[in-house]
Amino acid sequence: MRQMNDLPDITLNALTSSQAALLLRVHESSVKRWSNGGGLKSEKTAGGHRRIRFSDLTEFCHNQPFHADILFFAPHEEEVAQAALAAREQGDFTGLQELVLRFCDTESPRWLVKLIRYLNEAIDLPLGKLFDAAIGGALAEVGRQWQTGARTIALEHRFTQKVLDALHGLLNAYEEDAEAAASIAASAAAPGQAAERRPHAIVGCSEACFHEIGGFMARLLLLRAGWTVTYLGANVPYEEVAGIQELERAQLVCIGFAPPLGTVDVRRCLKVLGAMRRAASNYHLVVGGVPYAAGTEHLYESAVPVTFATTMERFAFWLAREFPSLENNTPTALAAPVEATS
Ligand code: B12
Repeated sequence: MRQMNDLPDITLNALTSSQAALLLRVHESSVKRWSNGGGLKSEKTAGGHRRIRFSDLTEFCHNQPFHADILFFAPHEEEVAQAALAAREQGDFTGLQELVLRFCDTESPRWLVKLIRYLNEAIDLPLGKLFDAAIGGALAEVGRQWQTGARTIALEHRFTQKVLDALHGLLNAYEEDAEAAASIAASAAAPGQAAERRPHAIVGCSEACFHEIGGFMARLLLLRAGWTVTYLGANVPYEEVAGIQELERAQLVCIGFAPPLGTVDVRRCLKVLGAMRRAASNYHLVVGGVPYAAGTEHLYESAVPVTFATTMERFAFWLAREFPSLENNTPTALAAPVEATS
């Protein structure tokens, strides 16, 4: 092992052993063992701390029998690693937003699927935050570019379709994971014991709402949180949402309202769902996208208990708090709407 102050060219971004372990999804002790054994090159700072150059880490991975996910992103693997660490350690998602922009403009949707899975499952960044800040941030930038004329309509549509394709890719992956988990649970259950039923949600976008990416993300968050989901897509009339709820007896109905829709549309939605609610139907409504400020309760009188979620992060937090397990999850009527808080 060399002394770092003998190496003036060492990059400031050299990794600690815990960062290297995180990027490779291994225990820190493995990194130390590989480094002590000389297989993984490392240096020591003047203070005696181990540092690993990113190029040494990837070179080591190429010669290992295990598969390191980070290698998928070649030749951008170091940028992915730096952006992932900035998001995790400093809460700075700008690097990830730039990567989403670049990947959706130049690569296949598979890259975005891989990126989100890697960041969520290896780096442990919350899915809701990735949706809001990385993908949502990139789409907001695409919107700005379109407004200023820097991006044509076709380039905006191409970008949006890549995001939608990637979200479908995540959907397939998460559905496969859910099926695998269900079959493991069924085989582990005692003979005669009924398999635990997953709670059920309906997700759609408000009538006249064609911005469906937020709704699709809500669908994925629910699936990941253990729910089964009926997805209705864009532009669904409120009375039809009520009809599907009657049919499926979902515990949760989530409706997205993206701009230019707003308060007036939410009020109409509450009116229709309230009027169509049967005494026997007991469900909770989530209004996605439109903010609700304390003191405006009178605007949202509702026969159906309702929660407002302005972001995916808040929605995920609310879900985890309100439905900590698959039991005791029958929502009861609330007097006033609540804003999901994080
Ligand atoms: C992609 C896009 C489109 C695509 C949508 C494709 C699709 N299948 O969804 C297309 C090309 C179809 C489109 C059409 C239009 N668009 Co457009 N679009 C965008 C763009 C670039 C990104 C929107 C997006 O998907 N963002 C990512 C998602 C994740 O973020 P979000 O929608 O803000 O949702 C967040 C929250 O609101 C919340 N949330 C949202 N839904 C839900 C649902 C649930 C259940 C929950 C819990 C939370 C939740 O969480 C999300 C994540 O943080 C934005 C630019 C921008 N600044 O947003 C313009 C933008 C939204 N569009 C705009 C406009 C004007 C239009 C059109 C009217 C254009 C036109 N003249 O035809 C039409 C609208 C048609 C209609 N009636 O709805 C304006 C809206 C301006 C305004 N305030 O009124 C924007 C802001 C662009 C701009 N700067 O002018 N658009």
